[in-house]
Order: sequence, then C-alpha cells, then structure tokens
Amino acid sequence: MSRLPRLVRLVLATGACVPIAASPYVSAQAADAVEIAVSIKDHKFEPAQIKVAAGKAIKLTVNNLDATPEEFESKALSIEKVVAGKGLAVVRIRPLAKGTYNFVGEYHEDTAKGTLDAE
Ligand SMILES: [Cu+2]
Repeated sequence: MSRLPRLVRLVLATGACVPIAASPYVSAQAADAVEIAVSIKDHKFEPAQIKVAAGKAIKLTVNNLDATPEEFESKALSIEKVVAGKGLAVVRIRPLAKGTYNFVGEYHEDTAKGTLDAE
C-alpha cells in the first residue's frame, strides 16, 4: 500500500470512488465563513458578479427586494434555495476551488443571472 499514490490509498481506505477532481469544493476546513450579501431587484441580481476568496466557506445572504418569490439556483454548486418575495435566505457554501460558478434566479432565468468568482 505504501507505494500507491495518496489519492488511491484514500479511495481504497474509504471504499468509495469520489470524483474529487470534478468537485468544485476543496477539502480545506472552513474557519469562519466569509459573509456576503446579494440582492434581487427587478428580477436581477445586484451585484451580478460576486468575488470571493477561494478556499473559504461563504455565508451568502440573498435579499429579495421583489414582491414575488425567487429561487437561487446554482447547478455548478448543487444549490437550490427559494427566497420569498420581500424575504431573506441564507445560503451556505463550502470552500470553493478557484473558478467561476454560475447561478440564476430560476423563476426569471432570462434576467436573473450571476457568477461567483472564487480567486
Ligand atoms: Cu430549482
């Protein structure tokens, strides 16, 4: 076993074949989450481009200023969270690998789109 690469040994030890390289998440342990807020107004995100530090947990507060509900959705991050009209929702995001992750407001995908840029 000692001659096997570490990753292979990890897979053997856990008995699971986890597609580590394909996951947007990094394994670094979350210290305190970085708090970020985004608003939805007129079915658009403000800001639409959110810069975050890679490798840090994120607490994203979504503030829906519209009267109608919206769903914060990111397929890249496997997140779906409904935000009531004039409501708030908190989305917790694990530490991210560097990259750009798209998100949308699923109920108004034509206008409600943005990116989380982890750098
Ligand atoms: Cu959805």
